[in-house]
Amino acid sequence: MRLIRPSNRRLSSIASSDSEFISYMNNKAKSINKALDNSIPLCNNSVPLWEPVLEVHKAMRYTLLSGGKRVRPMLCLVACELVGGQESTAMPAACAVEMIHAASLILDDLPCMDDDSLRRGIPTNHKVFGEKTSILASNALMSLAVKQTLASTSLGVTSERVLRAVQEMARAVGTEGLVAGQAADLAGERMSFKNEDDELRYLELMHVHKTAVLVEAAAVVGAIMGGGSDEEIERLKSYARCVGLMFQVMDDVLDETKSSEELGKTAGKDLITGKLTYPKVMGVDNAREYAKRLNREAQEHLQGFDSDKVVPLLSLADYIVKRQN
Ligand code: GRG
Repeated sequence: MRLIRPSNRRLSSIASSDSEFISYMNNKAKSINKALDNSIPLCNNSVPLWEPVLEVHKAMRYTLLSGGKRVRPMLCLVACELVGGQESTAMPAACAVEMIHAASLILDDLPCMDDDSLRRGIPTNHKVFGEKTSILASNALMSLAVKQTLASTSLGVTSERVLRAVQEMARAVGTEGLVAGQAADLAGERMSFKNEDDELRYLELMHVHKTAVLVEAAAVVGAIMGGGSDEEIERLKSYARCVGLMFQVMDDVLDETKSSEELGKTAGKDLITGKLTYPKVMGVDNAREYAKRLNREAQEHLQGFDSDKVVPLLSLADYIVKRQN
């Protein structure tokens, strides 16, 4: 099976096998994990941290380092390299995006939100550390994300680029991003819709904010750090929006078609809670077709980039549409 489904003649010369891409991803994940591990210490110059702070650091590390596909930081690094930057230049920002993601997962799992007890095959953060510490850990991850990104200036990144990146991340978290998506998700549980079109419009708007905006920010921030032109940043943004939405469509499909063991989180919960999902609105098969269409669209946005350097992004999109967990 080929990972790449080329969308034009130029891209058709590109091919990458499953195993090549998996090993590429594993290498990237290894460097991301190392950087994340170093970002939250348990002691300071061999002196253990103050006990209450130590507990918060443990909770931050618990979610940040407990597996995860690392799709967002990977996208950030690859976008940086695609526009001519070095992986190391975007590493702090890539970690920052993953910290925001981890912070959002902790909040999402809380009893007052999605009330989940299982994520990535292990108990959720609040089940281990309690709700109070979880909330503190989530907030601390957010603040660390900003601190990390600002520190990119020490790698020679201009203040202008760093500020732009922070601005992009701030937009992705607040009421133009994650918070808006989550608010829409909570409100959606009590809503009734006139027809399927209205339902679909709401669903799309919710997931663009809840999922796609952070995926988009990952690519944009990577391209900013790498010194991409405005046109390159825009193209990557459009690619990432399609990928982000496709990611959520597949998330909904997997929730309905896979077991908790396979997913490492409570499966079938959307169905039980009557949540608005793509399979619910359009059926599983149509949702899969929609994800494939988004994949083709995502790949089209990459036309014009260097055909070799674009391979990881094409494969990443393919990986997302074919993922099993
Ligand atoms: C202030 C940070 C902050 C957030 C407030 C709680 C909240 C608003 C938003 C929740 C956003 C959320 C959890 C969206 C779900 C996105 C999603 C598809 C998560 C699963 O991502 P994967 O599959 O997870 O990449 P892994 O485990 O691989 O990292």
